[in-house]
Amino acid sequence: MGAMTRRAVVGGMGAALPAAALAGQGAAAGAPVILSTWDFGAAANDAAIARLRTGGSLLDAIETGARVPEADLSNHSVGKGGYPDRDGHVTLDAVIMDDAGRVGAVAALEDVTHAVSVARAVMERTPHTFLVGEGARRFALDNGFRAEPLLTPPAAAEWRKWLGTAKYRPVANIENRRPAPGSALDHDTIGIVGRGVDGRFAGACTTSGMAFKMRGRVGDSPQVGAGLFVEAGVGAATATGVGEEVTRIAGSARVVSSMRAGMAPAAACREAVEHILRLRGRAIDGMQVGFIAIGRSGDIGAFALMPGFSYAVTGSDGRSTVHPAPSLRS
Ligand code: SD4
Repeated sequence: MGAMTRRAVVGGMGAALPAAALAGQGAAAGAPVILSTWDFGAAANDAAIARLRTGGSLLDAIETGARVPEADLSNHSVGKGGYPDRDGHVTLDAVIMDDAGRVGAVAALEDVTHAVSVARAVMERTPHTFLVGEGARRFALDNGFRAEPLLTPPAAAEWRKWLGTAKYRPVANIENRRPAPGSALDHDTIGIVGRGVDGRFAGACTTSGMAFKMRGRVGDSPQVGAGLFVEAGVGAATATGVGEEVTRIAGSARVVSSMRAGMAPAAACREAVEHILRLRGRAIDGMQVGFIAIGRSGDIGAFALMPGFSYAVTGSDGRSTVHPAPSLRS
């Protein structure tokens, strides 16, 4: 909840967001815009903007931002401190991409905190786009990443408590509740997208996925087109929530293709959520899915299935604001 207390918060949580009113925020010609999921995205955005100011590329900024929640032990999913799968292993998924078609991803990565940086290394140092499991771990260690235990005592305690019932039931909007270490099913995926001064786009998404997932489960986050998509001259989109529902419709690619067809980011995010509901109906009762997007001119949008999803936006003035996203259901 730290970001919420330190930042300007626009609108009450759960209030319908006048997303259209935000269109254009940070969109002055040449101004960078950084947009990320959930309240804690504000701290990531700050780090990203700071990196830009010290001469980093947009990709450097995005990676720097994504590393913030990865290193935050109170964030019980991303990186170290994340909740494990149902067998007690913390496994990380991440993707990073720019709008020149460069992309790297890892899934089911163990023992390495900064999955987004491993994803970037996959992009820059291999002929591939995606490494998983032991191969991803081996690659990371061979490339200088440090192995360390990711399962912290509070996360292990929560897992043992969960084993008492061993019931897998994702809780909507748990990301913003930021409960004390040890509370159930906390998951804090960050999707972060940016538009640089030159109008180019980049993005990343990193998570340990749904707490107590099946071993080997991979969600939407590291999958290009599902958890993240970036296209030159069009924009960037990323997703959070129950990854299976996002993956089914290649959600982020769908948002970007709607923008390519002329939709504003907010409308494109809404269209993707509506499509999921059309497909799934009652099967997704109680589940959360949210999208955020930046369009060609730096205009932004967000939309969720349920109230409670929020996002953080930071413009060239470096001021981060957190906004509740509008939702289909009330
Ligand atoms: C997943 N989409 O692994 C992620 C979870 C998430 O905030 O977004 N949590 O399904």
